[in-house]
Amino acid sequence: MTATTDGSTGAATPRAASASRPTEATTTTTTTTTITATTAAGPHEAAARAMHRSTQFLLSRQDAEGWWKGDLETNVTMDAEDLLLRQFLGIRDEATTHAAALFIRGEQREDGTWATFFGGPGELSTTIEAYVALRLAGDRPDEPHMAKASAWVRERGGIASARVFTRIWLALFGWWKWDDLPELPPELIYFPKWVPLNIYDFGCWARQTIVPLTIVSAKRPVRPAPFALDELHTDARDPNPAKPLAPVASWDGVFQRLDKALHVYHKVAPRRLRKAAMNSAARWIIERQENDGCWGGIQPPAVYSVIALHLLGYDLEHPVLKAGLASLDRFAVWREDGARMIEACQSPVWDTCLATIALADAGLPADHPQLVKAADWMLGEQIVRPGDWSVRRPGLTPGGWAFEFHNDNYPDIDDTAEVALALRRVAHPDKARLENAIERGVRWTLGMQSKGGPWAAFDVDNTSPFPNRLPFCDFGEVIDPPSADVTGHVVEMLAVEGRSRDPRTVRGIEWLLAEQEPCGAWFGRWGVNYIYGTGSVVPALVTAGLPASHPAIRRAVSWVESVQNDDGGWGEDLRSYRDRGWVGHGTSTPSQTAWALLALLSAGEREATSVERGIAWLAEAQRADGSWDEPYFTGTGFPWDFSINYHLYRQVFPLTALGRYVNGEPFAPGSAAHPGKGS
Ligand code: R03
Repeated sequence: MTATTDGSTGAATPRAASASRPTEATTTTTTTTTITATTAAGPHEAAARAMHRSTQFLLSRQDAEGWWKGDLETNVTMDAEDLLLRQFLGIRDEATTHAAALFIRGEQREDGTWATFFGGPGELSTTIEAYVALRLAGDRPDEPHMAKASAWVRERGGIASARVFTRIWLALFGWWKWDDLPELPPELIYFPKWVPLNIYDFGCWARQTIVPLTIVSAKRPVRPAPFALDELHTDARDPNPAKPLAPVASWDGVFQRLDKALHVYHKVAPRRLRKAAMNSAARWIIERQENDGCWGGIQPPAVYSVIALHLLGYDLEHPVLKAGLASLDRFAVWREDGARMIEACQSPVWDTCLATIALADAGLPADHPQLVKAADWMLGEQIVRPGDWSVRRPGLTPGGWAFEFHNDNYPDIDDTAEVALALRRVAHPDKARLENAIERGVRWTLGMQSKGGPWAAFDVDNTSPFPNRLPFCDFGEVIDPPSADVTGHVVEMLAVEGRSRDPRTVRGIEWLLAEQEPCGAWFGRWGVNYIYGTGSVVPALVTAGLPASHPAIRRAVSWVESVQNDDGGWGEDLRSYRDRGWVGHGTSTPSQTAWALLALLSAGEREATSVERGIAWLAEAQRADGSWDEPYFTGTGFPWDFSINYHLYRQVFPLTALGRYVNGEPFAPGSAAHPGKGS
């Protein structure tokens, strides 16, 4: 297939095979990349050479403390909200504003919009927040880049069509009415765990964000803005045209009417009750602040917790707020051009375990000092105290790992599985310590299995249908249901630990087999998309003992080969979360090509032409310094709504694929695998 790319957005157009081709205009400039014959050496030698260069590159990027961390690139709402937070708190300085504005301007596209991923379409809320941040930086509305943006915003419904989070930020400055926002009553904190919509019915990230927002929603602060935003309304005389309520017989209708009732309650809420509820919420927030001052290692709970506590009278010099603001400063990545990018989150544990696995696959000896250093660091990151997860699993012994540097309250199952897989590849001098850590991680993970056999990211059975119905929840995911990719990572870890026959592993395998798409792929929740899901599940099923001849494996191999690009690589555009025409299709990228190869290699396809072409594509795409470039986003925060470019993905996954091509599968059935624990 010739991947045609649209020069202006970088979007690829899926091949004719798909019926529902995307409708967006594509002024296609066709770029075809053909494989130049790997001249001097054959594919195997080229792969070995690429693997060696990549190994050297990755080893050179390890921190002295033993971890790896790639930039976690998302979108400019992080930078805009950082400026808005500083403006609201009265601490915005010119240097920070200038650096943030430099980054935001640099991300604006020709059509005046900002997107949420490379090559993506303009996104309304992102464009509004970026525009307001540049107005704070002094850019004038009549400047061409600003006029283009505001015109685009007006044509798409203006501020009234923006998501709730964006309109909350604007309401803080009087640019939107609190009355025209969904209510979030602080009394929510009192809902017992069995009542629908109690805070533990929400995904952990939503829970940590909503609790502080209930305080902000009750307080409804307005700190006057330095300018108006009339140019961002479709009709400044009627900024929020009335919308009809959904039919009363529909869930949306019920919840919209509930919200209207809550607006009335806001006016009559007993003052003592409301005050007590806000203080309980404040206590809940402060109890969950991490050692480094952050909340859950992610941006939203931190910014809203700082605002909420400040509204309750906490001074900016108070240790809690001081540490909270300092933790946000640590999310700043300073670019060479002086621009400052704010990360939504940081992924050192995730990056380190993936880098360790990649280097082990590339043949680094298990006792290589840099692998031992990485294992030592990971061992120090294991979480041995309960977190919010223990609300649903009170008796379960802690033993998970989180994604970030500091996030003891919210270890995740994905990181725990991958860290156990990484530790298993290292000959740490303190073998007992390593074995004990893995055992604790395995036991915690087993205890976190959801109903029916799968695993989710942070909680057990976090699948309530109610949170998504709330008018407030119009962005991202607000619950944490099980997924095939996380379940795949867990099954692989259990199999490597010799627990393939454990009934809980078997239930996980059965769940995965039932989840396979008719086309043969698996959905990707935390990575883009079906290529990620399939690259996570197939190696797991084979490691757990499914023969490569199993029909599910054969169907997966056929699907992967059916979506290989003409240039030998694989790619899947984020649009596949919205449009099935894009399933498995997109411009070839190093990480997604690697995921496809991991599926094929584990399924015994090492000699297949598809594998040889994919390996050759990786070798050809590699840069002289042994690294790969990858502007495309292949990480998923929330399908479609929030995408991530994990800057280390483009290095670690190609190395894993090259390593397994050159050296064979690490745990192929019957290999000299770790004897593991009997089930
Ligand atoms: C694949 C790796 C393992 N995986 C870790 C996933 C971590 C992904 C980063 C999380 O960062 C977040 C950013 C967010 N934004 N907005 C929200 C949010 C949550 C996490 C958000 C959205 C809706 C609500 C509350 C917060 Br309600 C930018 C398991």
